[in-house]
Amino acid sequence: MNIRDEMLGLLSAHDPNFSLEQKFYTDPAYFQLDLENIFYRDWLFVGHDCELPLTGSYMTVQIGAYPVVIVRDKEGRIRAFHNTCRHRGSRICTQDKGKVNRLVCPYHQWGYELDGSLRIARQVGPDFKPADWGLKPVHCETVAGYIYICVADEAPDFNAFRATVEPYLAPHNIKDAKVAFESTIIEKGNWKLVWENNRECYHCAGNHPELCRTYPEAPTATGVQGVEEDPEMIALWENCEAIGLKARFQMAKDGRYRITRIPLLNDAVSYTMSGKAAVKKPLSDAVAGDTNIGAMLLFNYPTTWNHLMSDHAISFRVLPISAEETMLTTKWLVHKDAVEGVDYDLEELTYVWLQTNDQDRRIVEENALGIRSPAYEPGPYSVQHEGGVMQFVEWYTNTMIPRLGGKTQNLS
Ligand code: 3BY
Ligand code: FES
Ligand code: FE
Repeated sequence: MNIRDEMLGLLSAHDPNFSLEQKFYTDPAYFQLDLENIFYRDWLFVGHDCELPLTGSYMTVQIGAYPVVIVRDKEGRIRAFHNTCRHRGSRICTQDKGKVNRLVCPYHQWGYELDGSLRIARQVGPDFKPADWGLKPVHCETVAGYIYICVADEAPDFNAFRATVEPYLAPHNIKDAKVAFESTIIEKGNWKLVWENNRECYHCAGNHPELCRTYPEAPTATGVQGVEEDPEMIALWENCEAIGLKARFQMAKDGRYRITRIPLLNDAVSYTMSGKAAVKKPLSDAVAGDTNIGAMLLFNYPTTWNHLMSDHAISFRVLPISAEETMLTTKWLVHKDAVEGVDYDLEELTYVWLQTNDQDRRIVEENALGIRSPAYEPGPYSVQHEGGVMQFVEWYTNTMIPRLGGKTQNLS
């Protein structure tokens, strides 16, 4: 049996109350199918508009086998291109980020304009038509300061996601913020283990002493069930709505994304050890009042989860490296005029989530090591605490089955 059929068989037979079979977390051929059917087809979060402040500012990202460059053009528009030269294929931009007048290939110096058109190619003969050799575009969309790309020839719809989340995100003014700090770690575990861990707080009390000062263990905070019946949640939503902020739980029909505001513990307003704001200057006037707006949580499979508070926001980007390695990039965003050492202390701003990320990295790595054992077999979820994990696995299963050529069974 070929790998595709084998994977399809396992997914079709998967009991939603149990974790996945070992191969989904360890097998390079399964990983390749994840790349081809998810990461090469869907919209992926890559970074923020404010990281590309000027004409020619760029960032690069590696999506499986695809190097991509994202750049701000002369009209101020953010575009994305395959970062592979149309001459003999060299990578053009080799740094994580930078600023250029033109995209110049380091190999033989073919030079591309910021709109991707080829401008200079030396000594290529009279019949050469530069217009035929522009950079290949990658779909690129932005919403409220968050940049998404899609490397597929035809991208799925982005508008429904934009229409849903833009009114929630826009008041935080991330478009005009600045990245106060970023961290990138490699977790030695499959990308799905990173997500499964993120989608539950069953592990929080035993692992996250710092985060647990402010983040509720209650499944309604992290998960997707019973959220709309939680009285504390409803009270927060009503307070937010009274000051014009959208707050209610919304989830995509196919389960790909959800957004909601949640109350933090003990009236905390930020993920600090004290629960007090880490940044004196709020992100915007719209979120600056006396009303405690808690934290807004957005996940969008397969690449991002986000927390937005009144004083700062944190974005997380999940990129798959191999069957057993995942890159997690975390960015702390503050008002662009907030001054380090005056308006915020960087250590205080980043402490809780740097600790939490490191704790989660260890969790994921231990999970991966245990799953690699021949003795591993899928185990039962806690329905009370791991509804979010079940939802992630259901999304994964329902996304993969039709794309592998099968019929989805348990669409909810
Ligand atoms: O990072 C998250 O979104 C969730 C919330 C806290 C830890 N993790 C379960
Ligand atoms: Fe880019 Fe030759 S490969 S100029
Ligand atoms: Fe955690």
